[in-house]
Amino acid sequence: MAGNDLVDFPKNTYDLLFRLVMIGDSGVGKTALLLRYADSTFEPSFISTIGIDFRIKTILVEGKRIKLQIWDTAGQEQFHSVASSYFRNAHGILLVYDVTSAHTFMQVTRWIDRVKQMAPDTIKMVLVGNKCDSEETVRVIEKAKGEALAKELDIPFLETSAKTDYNVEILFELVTMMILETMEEKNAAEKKKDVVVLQKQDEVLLQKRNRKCCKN
Ligand SMILES: Nc1nc2c(ncn2[C@@H]2O[C@H](COP(=O)(O)OP(=O)(O)OP(=O)(O)O)[C@@H](O)[C@H]2O)c(=O)[nH]1
Ligand SMILES: [Mg+2]
Repeated sequence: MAGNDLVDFPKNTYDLLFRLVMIGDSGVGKTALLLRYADSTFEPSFISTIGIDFRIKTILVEGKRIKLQIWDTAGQEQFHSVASSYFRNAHGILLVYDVTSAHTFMQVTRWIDRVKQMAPDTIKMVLVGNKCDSEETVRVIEKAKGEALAKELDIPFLETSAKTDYNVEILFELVTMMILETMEEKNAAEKKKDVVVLQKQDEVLLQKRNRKCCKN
């Protein structure tokens, strides 16, 4: 079962903590997506984020209580260095553009460059085309364009609408699963390494014992 809110669990107990960072140009809907996901609300008027904000949400994924600490960065140019400073400790990034704004789509590669400069190589990223409901404003970036860019960047892609709640929960679940999978793969690799080390230690002990046996 993935993505269930932990209504029955004490708020402060969790198995894993994942830090996610929302990035993308101003006005693409980062705050709207986060508020839709964490608070189940949508605010039609635009209140641009100043500096940084965050929400916490604990979910149950594959039997693990995962606490998501989701950082909502400000897209305005003057806050870009603040945003970048949060990449270093992040496990996952949601890179958002607005399907009704070609400019925000073109900026995606610049955001990728910033991530590459500051974030760990292991960071998991999803490309998000938000506002796909777009009735009042016209869509200018077709879904296929978003998909093609994501393919080029070798990252998953989703179109979302914070307004209609389309794909929002799925988006956060997807990035959580990606981080979890990498973590489990890493743990499995480390366990394998431990087994090899133990086997080697056993072999050395056995050799020593055999040598003693031969002397006797
Ligand atoms: N139609 C539609 N409007 C949206 C959607 N998401 C956000 N908006 C609107 O777009 C505007 C900007 O949304 P925000 O979430 O504040 O944008 P932001 O990316 O956080 O912007 P900064 O904080 O300046 O970086 C607001 O008026 C939102 O109501 C959506 O999915 N559909
Ligand atoms: Mg915002």
